[in-house]
Formats: sequence, C-alpha cells, structure tokens
Amino acid sequence: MKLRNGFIGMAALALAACGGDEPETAAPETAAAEPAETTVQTWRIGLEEIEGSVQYEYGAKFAELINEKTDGEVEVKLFPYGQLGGLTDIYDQVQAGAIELAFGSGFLGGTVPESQLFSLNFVLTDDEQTNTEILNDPAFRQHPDLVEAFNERDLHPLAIVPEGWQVWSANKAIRTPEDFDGMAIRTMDNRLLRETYSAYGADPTTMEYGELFSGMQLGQLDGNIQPVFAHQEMDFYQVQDYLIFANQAQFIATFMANQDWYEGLSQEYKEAVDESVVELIPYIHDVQERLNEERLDIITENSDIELVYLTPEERAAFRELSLPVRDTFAEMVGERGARLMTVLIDLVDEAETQGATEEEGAEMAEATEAEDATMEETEAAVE
Ligand code: 6CS
Repeated sequence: MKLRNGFIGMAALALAACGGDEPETAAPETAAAEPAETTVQTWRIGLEEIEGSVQYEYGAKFAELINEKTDGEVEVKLFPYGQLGGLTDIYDQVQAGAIELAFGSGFLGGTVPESQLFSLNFVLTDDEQTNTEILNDPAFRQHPDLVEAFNERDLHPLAIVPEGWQVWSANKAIRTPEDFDGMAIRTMDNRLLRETYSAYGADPTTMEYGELFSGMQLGQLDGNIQPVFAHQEMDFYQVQDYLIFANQAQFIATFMANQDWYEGLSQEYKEAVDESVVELIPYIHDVQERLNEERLDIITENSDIELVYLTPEERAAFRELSLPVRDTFAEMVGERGARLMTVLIDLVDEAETQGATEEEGAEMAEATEAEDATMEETEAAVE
C-alpha cells in the first residue's frame, strides 16, 4: 500500500469486527476431536508505518512470539499506517483502550512531551547497536520517570525501537548550517524538532506523514527527514535530489501499551509481553540495519539521487548548534524529563568510556602480540 498522494482522511474504525476485548471461542476443526474449546483473544497494534516497514516487521515478529508463548490463545493483529486515521488518531486510540498496543515516535511529543527526548540530536553514540542496547537497558527503559511520564497519559512504555539514522533529503547538498538557510524542512510535530531545525537555520514545517510526497512534489517542502527505508517505501526519494547523512540522530519509536490493559493482564500474558519485547531487541536491530541497507541500494539503482556524507568537522558545526536545545528540552518538560535526559546522557558516557577502554585494551594486546612475535623472530635468528 502506498500513501503518497496526500490521503489520510479519518479512516473509519472497523475495530469491532476485529475482535479485541471479547474473546472468541474457536471450536477444534476435526469433527472427531473432544469438545475442548480454545479461547482466542485478539490484541491490536496501531502502526505509524506501512507494510514492509521496521514497525511492521517488529509487529509481525511480536505477533509470532505472543502466539507461541500463549499456545495460540492470543492473536495479534497489525493495523498499518492509514487504517486507523492519522498519527495522533493512533495515540488517541491506544490511550482510550480502543486498541491495546501502538508505536509512537515524533508526533507523540504532543501526547507524552517527555518522549521528545528521543528527538534530541547528537545525544547518543555513533554506534546504532550500542544505542539500541542503552535505550533498552532496564536502567532507562524501566526508569520510573519514563514509566510515569507514559502512565500519566494512560500509556505504558514497553520498548524503545531505533529504526535507523535520520537522513536529510533536499534538492541541494547540505554540508553547513548556512545551507539550511530558509529551507522549508518537514519535521514531525514536536517543538523540540522545530527548535533544533530553527537552530540549524532552517524553516521547520510540520506535515502529516501521508502528505509528504505531495508536499515535496508541489514544492511546499524543500526537505524531509526520514530513515532510509522510509525515503524508499514512501517514494519520497523520487521527488528529492540529495540524501544527506549527518548521523545527527536515529529515528526512535516507543512501542507502548494502554496502561490499564497492560496492568490488567494475567501474570502469564504479562510475562509473554515482557519476554517478547526483550527478545525483539537484537532482532529488530538486525532488521532495521538490513532494511536500511537494502532500501539504499534500491534508491541508488532507481534514481540518480546524490549521497552526501558529512565529515566529522561538518557534523561538529551542527552538534554545536544542537547543544542549547537540551536546555530547551529541560525547560519544556520540567524536572522529570530533565532527570531522564541526564540518565540517558550518563548511560551514553558510560558506554563510550567502556568502548574506549576496550579499544585501548585491544590495541595494547595487539602491540604485545607484535612485540612477542618480533622477540621470537630475533631469538630464532640468534639460534
Ligand atoms: O515522519 C513520520 O511522520 C514517520 N516516519 C517514520 C519513519 N515512521 C513513523 C513516523 O510517523
């Protein structure tokens, strides 16, 4: 399904037809079988993305794991982007309990302001796997400040899902903040992103995901920010001339549940959910890396779009401009959000220090090995 022609409209909810709270009773298929009955429940996930996306792959694997862990008692049904309305409609429905589960990313800032933490630029490490591990470290993922921020809005955060680097697209190369001057770049609807791109010198413009293709085609937008897979699957790359890799931030979504629903789950079902989201951490990291790589190949094979990779010096100029936005975040979300930002920054520092120590250790081990080899050679020569 492609949603490129500016459609969103309020898709009518046909949820009643899809099961949900009311368990269905499925009789065994063989006539000879005992009259034992299986109760089948349906859990629904609202996706912000279409079929083939990272969120879709996550949902599909989650469905498989839940089905296995509940011995077929639970079926998980995915509602790809567009089926439940626009992005904020998805959040409204999971808050209200009309669906049990959903993803929330940039637009979620209007519902859970603290989630804008995931939109901050230049906060995480340069290594995607490390970032996935940090964000899903129980010290962060289950931090009371994060859980409370979601609970206050009738939600419960289950997992943090990085979906790949956020890559800029434009009709000119962007290497310096001056190149952004006056550029209408689309940001997801949160103040933190608007502040960030204003700091870079651009003119941030908010627009619904499903309207972006026509927004760019009609010249209402000069640029866009998406992980590579989305530039490809939504055809955005076809109406832009450059893809610019600054590695300033990853696209990060939260997989979340309706709070009452989650808290009301039986112990067995809750464990099934909790175990599945942990099992999905390495899985989805590999999937997103693969999807982003494959989709970049498709983009370059099917267009003459130019790829621009910023140098460390070029990145540094943007990083510098992004730093004051951390203070804006703290002002916007208050003490709880600010504490959460500190927790995240501390975990990042810890991971970077550990990475540096391991690298040093590996270099020293290599040097010692080389020294030993030289000594052995010398000894052999003397003999
Ligand atoms: O830019 C957006 O609005 C959307 N982009 C992606 C890759 N996922 C969902 C999000 O809403």
